[in-house]
Formats: sequence, structure tokens, C-alpha cells
Amino acid sequence: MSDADELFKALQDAKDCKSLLKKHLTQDRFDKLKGLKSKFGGTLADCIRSGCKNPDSGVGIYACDPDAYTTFAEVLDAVIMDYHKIDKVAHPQPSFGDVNNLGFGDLDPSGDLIVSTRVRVGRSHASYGFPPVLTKEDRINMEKVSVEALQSLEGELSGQYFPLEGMTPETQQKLTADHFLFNDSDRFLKAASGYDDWPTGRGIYFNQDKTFLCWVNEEDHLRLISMQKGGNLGEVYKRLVKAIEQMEKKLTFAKKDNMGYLTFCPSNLGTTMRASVHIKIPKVSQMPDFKEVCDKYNLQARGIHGEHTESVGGVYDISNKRRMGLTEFEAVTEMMRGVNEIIRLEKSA
Ligand code: ADP
Ligand code: CIR
Repeated sequence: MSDADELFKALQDAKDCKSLLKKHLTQDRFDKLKGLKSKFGGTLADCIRSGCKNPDSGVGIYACDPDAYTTFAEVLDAVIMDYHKIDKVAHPQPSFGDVNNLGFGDLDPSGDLIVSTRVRVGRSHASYGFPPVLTKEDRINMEKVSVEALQSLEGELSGQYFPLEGMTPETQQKLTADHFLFNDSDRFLKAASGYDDWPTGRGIYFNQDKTFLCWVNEEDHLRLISMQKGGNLGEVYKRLVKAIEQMEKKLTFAKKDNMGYLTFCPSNLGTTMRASVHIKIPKVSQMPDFKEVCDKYNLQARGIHGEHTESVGGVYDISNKRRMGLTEFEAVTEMMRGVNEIIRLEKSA
């Protein structure tokens, strides 16, 4: 049996699997796509390996490279429409709103509930593939160009780059515990080749206050992150927009007309934006309809050490779930509306 056949069989045998991959990779689609190769040499097996080996995946499929979104469109489009709740694969031009007049600022002026606020986007170099097709040399070269661009950032965004190679385990653990740094412990990403050649080519850039950070060669080639304590979403968002605009002038990122920015995971396409708060909601999170409230406002709840982790002490990571089919301003506004409602419910419970 070929690699792809074996993976597909495991997926079919996983009767309790509820992933979007399982739902949308029909036998017909599998037969049609299993022999194809994308421009960077990736295969369907590369895209579905993680979802087939981890039947508890929510999405279950990654793009082996930017061209996968064309070569394997038949299955990826179906997953994309389902995840982002859109009825056709379409995405508007980037639009950040008027950053000097956003209409939102601090979501929790009392300071009672929101511990911290973070907004991130992913970016991919247009000329490189994604983890399954990358070589060690690619990772080193990408790190070099990313760091050059980061080092040209000015003002509040100016900072320093720290490669993972050579960083002491104590520093890594402290930066991770403080929610700044990534690690290699996500089994979904691992099965998708996300940690190949670890830690080569990986590192973190941050400004003095650690309010602007950039992850290099984690899941995406670049993750631009703005974060700070408290609930001032306006300040966090504005800082991120500034960083995006400066980085756009230095690097060419992978984009597709109807999909916006291209990322390794189809859940991140489009705006690639995830705006989150760490918020104390001991009451709301115990309500039987907590999940329905999140669904109604298109929110996603995660634990406090990131995706696939647990809540601690009633603190959750609440963010927008949809990233494609809406503008950046609409994505952050969607999160803001939902968080306002969660705060209202917690305070009145
Ligand atoms: P992403 O997909 O956005 O990169 P993860 O779920 O993997 O996110 O989380 C990455 C890191 O960011 C984790 O350490 C997580 O605790 C941290 N994080 C996410 N949201 C916030 C927030 N609002 N405040 C502080 N840290 C956060
Ligand atoms: C999964 O399918 O669960 C993992 N591959 C992670 C998918 C990204 N999750 C998300 O909700 N954005």
C-alpha cells in the first residue's frame, strides 16, 4: 500500500474522528488527488499526515506549500469554506480600518477580568514551501532574510533577535511560561513536519518591552505578534498594524487573489489574524451553553498555554475563530463584540 493509501485507511478506520479532513476527503477526492504533486514537490500525503495520525484533530489538513491551495483545491476549498463559515472561497483586500479612530480601546477598563491581550498574524515568504517540503538550508536562508527585515524595524518595534539554537533551556522555559515563546510540543504540528531540523532556523525577535514579537519558522515562516497586559485591544491592534505595514515594505509574502495571505494551516488563511484575550471567566466557562455562546459569536476558546492546552483557574484564551472572508478590521471587531458579551455574561452571572 502507498503512503497515501495507508494514511487514508487509518482515517477511514477512525470511526470517532470529527475532523474537517475526515468530513471532506471523500473516496472520490482521495482517488483524484493522491497521485498529484504540487509545484514545490509536495503530495496529498504530506498534507493529510497529521490529521490521519491524530484522529482528534479539529482541522486535520495542512498545505504542503502555497501551491497546494491550487493542486489540492478540491479538498482544501471544502475545508476552508467549512472552517471560516463562507459559502465560496473569496477574500477581500486587506483593510485595517482607521487606526486613529478604531471605535474600540480597552475592553475591560475595570481590569477585573482581562489578564492580557494579543493579536497575531502569520506570513509566508512567497518563494518557499511550507514545512513538509523545506530543507535545513531553506530554513537557514529564510531565517536570514526574516531577521534582516526585522532588524530594520524602527521606533517602538525595534528590538533584537534570539535564535533558539544556543538559547539556554532555562531561558526557553521562562519565555514559554510567560507566553512569549513557542516550543516543539504540539503533536499535530510535529506529525506535519513542523519540527523537522529543530531548532535550526527558529528563533524569536522582540522589542524591549516584549510588546512586539516575531516568531521565526515556527508553524509559519513568520508570526507577527503584538501583546500586552490588560485589555487595551486598541493599542495592541494599532501596534500590530504598524508592524505589518513596515514588514510588507521589506519582504514579499505569499498571497492568492481569492484567499488573501497563504499559511501552512488552512484555518489561518486570509487575514491570518487571531485576536485573543486571556480572560478570567470562572462562571461563564461553567455554563452549560458556554460552547453555544462561543459559536454564536464566532469565538474560539483555548487553554492558557495555547491551542490544545487546558484552562488554569478559570482563565481562558478567547479569540476570533474566522480569519478568511472578512477584513482584518472585521475580524478584530468580531472578537471585540464576542468578548464584550462574555464580559457582560460573567459580570451578571
Ligand atoms: P497562535 O496560534 O495564536 O500562535 P497558540 O494558541 O499556539 O497561538 O498560543 C501561542 C502562545 O500565545 C501561547 O503561549 C499562549 O499562551 C499565548 N497567548 C495567546 N493569547 C494570549 C493572550 N491574550 N495573552 C497572553 N498570551 C497569549
Ligand atoms: C488540528 O487539526 O486540530 C490541528 N492541526 C490544528 C489546527 C489549527 N486549529 C485551529 O483551530 N486554528
